[in-house]
Order: sequence, then C-alpha cells, then structure tokens
Amino acid sequence: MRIDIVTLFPELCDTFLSASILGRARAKNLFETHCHQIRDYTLNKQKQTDDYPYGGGCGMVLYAQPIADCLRAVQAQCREQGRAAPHIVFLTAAGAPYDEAKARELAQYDAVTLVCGHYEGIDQRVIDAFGDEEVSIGDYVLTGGELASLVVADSVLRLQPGVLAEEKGYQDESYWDGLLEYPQYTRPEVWEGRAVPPVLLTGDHQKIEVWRGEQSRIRTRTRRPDLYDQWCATHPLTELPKWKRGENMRLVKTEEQWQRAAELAAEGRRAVGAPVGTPDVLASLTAEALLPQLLQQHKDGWAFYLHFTKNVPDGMVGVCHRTGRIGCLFVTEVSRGKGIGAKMLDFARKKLPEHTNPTLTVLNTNTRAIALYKRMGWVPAGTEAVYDPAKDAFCAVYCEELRMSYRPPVNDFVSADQQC
Ligand code: 6GU
Repeated sequence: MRIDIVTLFPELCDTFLSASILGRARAKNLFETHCHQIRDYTLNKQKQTDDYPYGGGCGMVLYAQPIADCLRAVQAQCREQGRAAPHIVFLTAAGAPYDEAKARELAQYDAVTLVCGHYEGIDQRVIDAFGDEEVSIGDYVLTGGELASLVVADSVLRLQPGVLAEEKGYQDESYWDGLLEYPQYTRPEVWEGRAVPPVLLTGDHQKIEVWRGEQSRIRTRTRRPDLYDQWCATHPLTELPKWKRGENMRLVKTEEQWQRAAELAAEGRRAVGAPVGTPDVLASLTAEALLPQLLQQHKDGWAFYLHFTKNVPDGMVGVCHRTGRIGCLFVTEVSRGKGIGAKMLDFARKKLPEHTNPTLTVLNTNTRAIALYKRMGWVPAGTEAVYDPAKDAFCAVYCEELRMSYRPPVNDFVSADQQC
C-alpha cells in the first residue's frame, strides 16, 4: 500500500511516519508513505497558498490550483508504479466521522491520498473535483488537517499485513470486536501499594480470558453505553438468535433422516479435517462409513437433530444427555454464514437443561468455530487430545482437540461497581 499526504507541513508528517512501529514497518517496505508540499505547486511569485474568502468572513482559504496540481502529480506517480488511481480523502472538520470501520475500508485500497486542510478551509471546488470523501476525526476543531491525516494514516497502516506481527492472531479474533480493551498490567506485582489483579498471576489462561472478557464488557457498558448496545445487538451472548419462517429442527428418527445425518456428518468431518487429515483419511469419511458410527453413538445416549430450511436438511447437531456433550455441529457449505450454526448450538444447549456447563470439542485449527463458540459464552476448558503426525498416521499436521465449556454470561452489574 501507498499513502500520500498533501500538506503545508510535509516534514512534520514525515517525522511522525518515520518513528516507532510505522517507521520500522516502512523501512521493511511493508508500505510506502510520501508527504508532498502544497507550496511547491503554487504558480505565483510569493508562493502564496491561500487567500481571503469570497463573501467575506475571517480566516483564509486554500487555493484550489496548487492542491489540484499536487494531486495530479500523485496520480501520475501511482500510474507510473502500475497502481490504480489513489482514493482521495480530504481531512476537514466538516467531514463524515472517522472510525475503525472506515480505517478497515481505507486499508483495502492500494493507494490512499490524504489532503490536509488549513486555516479556515479549502476552496470547495477542488474537493468537488478530486475528493472521493471528506472525513473528520472527531467533534472538536483543529488548526489544521495534519494531525487528522496522521491519525488516519496510523490507523490504516497498522492494519497492513506484517505491521503488527505479534498481534496477527488477534485480527480475526472477532470476540473483542466492538468492545473496549481490558486493563493491562506489567511488573512489578505491587506498585506503590497497588497489586496486580490476582487472576493474572495464576497462569490459568482460561480463567484469565474469562476475566478479560468480563472487564471488556464492564468497561464498555459503563464508559460507552452506545458501543455496548451495538455489541449486544450483534453478539448472541446477550441476544439469542431467532428462528426464521420455514426453518426448524427435527429429531433424527426415520431411516431417511439417519441417511441424511450421515451425509451431513461426512461433509462436515471432511471440511473440518481438510487442513489436518491425510488424503486417505479424508477420502474415508463417507456417509456409508459414518452411518454405523452415528447409530453406535445413538446407542450410547446421543440424540441427533437436523436443521431444515424450507424442508431441505442443511445442518445437524448432536447432544448427549448422559454426558452433557454437544457434537456433530455441521452446516452445509451453501447454508454457511447465515447464523444457523449459532442457532443450532443454542438449541442444543437448551436441550441439556440438566447440565449447567455442557462441553464440546473443537480442533484448534477451526478458528471460525472457536470464535463463534466464544461469542456464544463458551470458554476453553483444556485439551482433549493431541494429534501428532509422528505418532498418529491419520493426521498430516500437528493439531489439538480443544475442550470448551459453556459458562453462563457473567452478571455485569455486580462487578461493575468494583470498576467505577
Ligand atoms: Cl480532519 N480537520 C480539522 N481542522 N479539525 C478537525 C478535523 C479535521 N477532525 C476533527 N477536527
């Protein structure tokens, strides 16, 4: 990616972009930044960049011409590099509010050009002629757009691959999306009479994760009720999914239903096993091979349910009343991404009211499923099995089968007081 900043203070912007994390990432060629002096594109002898506003009023307004010529030069540079035309953003206090969603959107472009306003503003005609959008970084007034352009550049560039190497795993960890960060602590354990919360010293990563989730939710609810409401609306932990018309769950009873369950289980096992199983093992996961396994599980106390969309079976889930386990949670390829998995998991859990903390297992490679389970209130509860190609002929790469356990949502209102 390439970011260009069009400004009256290119050295100032460049100093910021040369420092710290972004400076190191730029030195590694993870992206390019170029800061351009608007004054270099003036045509008058005095290199004047602004003038009095038509219609009167205080302050000065930046001329359209030098900004336009500077943008044309940036466009030409992008063309020479074989890039698409840059997406041009004007930073002005009158722009649309900037947020993380916008940062992610801008991060998708190959080239973004940020134009900094100054004084009272920019001649509207150059914004109309060149601007793809106008953004503001918040409800306060700055003397110029430089700090705003650096805020945008920083938030966009940190999303480029490799910039935050250690945090890579966090990027697709959707659990924290939309919540404020939990509090962090480092050495010493006691500082000026203040101790680190004891849970962080236990080394119990499951407990720590639960605590951090609670802290994030408490903080968000008390400090940013607007964000918390949004988060609740998109996270089934607090608002459970609803069945749609034409959608239902049926207990597997008939021969035809057992056959369909075996087919779904085969498709599901192959999808889950694809990244880790040997080709031989994947090929052996057929409906014919799985039907006897399902019937045996049924004998051992498992009940299986099929999910139907308009009478077409497109998902399955199994529950075991004896052990409180949930398993065989699969959705067909075409029906994925519609929340059916979440609904079936919720359905299965409610089929086990006698178990307060039902369990399930999931391969550590199935990150999408793990993220969903965490959002639904499930927490890691240990490792069920370890598969090692050196010892287990059926797997091609090392992987672990994780156990997860359902923990009812914490009561935020009780612990919120400790936080405020
Ligand atoms: Cl982008 N520019 C200025 N001048 N003030 C602002 C702003 C931008 N965003 C918030 N305040």
